[in-house]
Amino acid sequence: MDKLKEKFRVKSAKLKQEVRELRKTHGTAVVADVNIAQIIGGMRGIKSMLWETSELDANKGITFRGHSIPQIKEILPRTKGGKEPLPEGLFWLMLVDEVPTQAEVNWLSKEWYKRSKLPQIALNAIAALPVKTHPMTQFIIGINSMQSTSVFADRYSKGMSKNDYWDATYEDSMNLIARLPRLAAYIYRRVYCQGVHIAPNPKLDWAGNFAHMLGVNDHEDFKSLMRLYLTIHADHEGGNASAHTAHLVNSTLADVYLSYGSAMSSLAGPLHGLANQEVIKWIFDMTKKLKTTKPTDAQVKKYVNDTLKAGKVIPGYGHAVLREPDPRFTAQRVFAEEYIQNDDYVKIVWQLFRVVPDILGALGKVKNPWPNVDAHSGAILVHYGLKDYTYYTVLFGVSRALGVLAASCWSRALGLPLERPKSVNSEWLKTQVKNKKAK
Ligand code: CMX
Repeated sequence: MDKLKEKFRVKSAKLKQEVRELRKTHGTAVVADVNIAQIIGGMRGIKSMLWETSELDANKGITFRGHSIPQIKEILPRTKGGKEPLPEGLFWLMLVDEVPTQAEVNWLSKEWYKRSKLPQIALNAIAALPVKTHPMTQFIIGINSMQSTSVFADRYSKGMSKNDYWDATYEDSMNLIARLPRLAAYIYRRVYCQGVHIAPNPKLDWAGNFAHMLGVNDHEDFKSLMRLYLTIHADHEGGNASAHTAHLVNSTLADVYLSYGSAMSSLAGPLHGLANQEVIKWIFDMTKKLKTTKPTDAQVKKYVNDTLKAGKVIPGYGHAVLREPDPRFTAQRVFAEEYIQNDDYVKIVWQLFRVVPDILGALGKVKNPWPNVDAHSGAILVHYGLKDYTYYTVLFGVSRALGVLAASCWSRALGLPLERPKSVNSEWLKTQVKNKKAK
């Protein structure tokens, strides 16, 4: 058994006992209320699922096993001479709640490289799609097609014990994460580079290799960007749409090819991950309309107001949980300040940050007028030559695998059951209100 798996086995066995004891001894203790607005309003804030890998605070933003993004940047191993954290380290941290050593992260890079070859079936499935199919659709179909290689599905069909579910899920998760950069780069080169593919480099780390295979920019800074990007998009606790989708589907004992594939369908919606393509598209439309990449604040304000008047949302702004600027936005801003000088699109992102919150705040209904993670990423990618924005959500998706697959390992190790909340109809809600009045 590899050492990461052994660590996970020991830690998860301990927590499994603790969680069982908690449920047995305190199962009826009430810890949260639910109101009508939450039931009608997309279940905002209802505490109803177990998720170990990260936690989201409305004001402080995301913490991974208790560590904020600035802390992650400090404590996680990097490449030699590099300044950005390696996503391998974040996966390790989320999975076993320990900051890995450099040697452990180097081992994981190599392990993922060893497991990274794409099965022919994925290439065939993608080849069957028109090249113009949205990259997220190609990505989802590629992931689902590899389900036939699932260790979990195979062992389950042969009669695996419940106690071994975690082991098969770990194997599937490691294989799938390892393959994703190759799958995603394959789609990129197929759609935007006439199908001319770039072989992986065994000397590179997971994110560095992804940057290399995308082939848009040879500069070391683009690899650094990918390391940061794939770290900060990895997890946002369990309630966000993609993570929650994975959790739900995985709770049926569907393997991670199916559950993570479903999560990617969720990420592909414009209110969630697709917002990253919508942001830059909206900015490009603005510069085209205004015929300048250096608009004045007055011009930007009018463009924002016109978008709202047309009944549309401002992409990249607002959040279901956050009530302050997203630390993932700030991390990208810090990156841009350090690595990029004088880029018009980056400056527009910063200009929007000055202009949009007041306008959204004045509407009186937007709970969070601040930028989210998607507000910044496009302008930086454009700077490095990745202008094909219909691809952006795939990048988000590759990163999100780290969180949802680490969490899937935990769900299977803790023996979490089939997810099945209760739904009610509007008549029931009205009756509750009537009964309350009568009391
Ligand atoms: N622009 C305009 N209106 C907005 C808005 C925005 N960026 N954000 C929220 N609102 C509106 C809502 O549409 C809603 O209006 P109605 O009452 O008329 O329906 C009202 O403000 C209240 O919404 P809220 O409670 O503040 O926000 P929600 O929790 O319902 O929605 C989110 C959150 C992200 C879907 C929303 O802010 C939004 O649509 N943002 C733009 C899309 C986006 O950037 N999504 C990416 C989020 C991050 C991610 O998951 O990747």
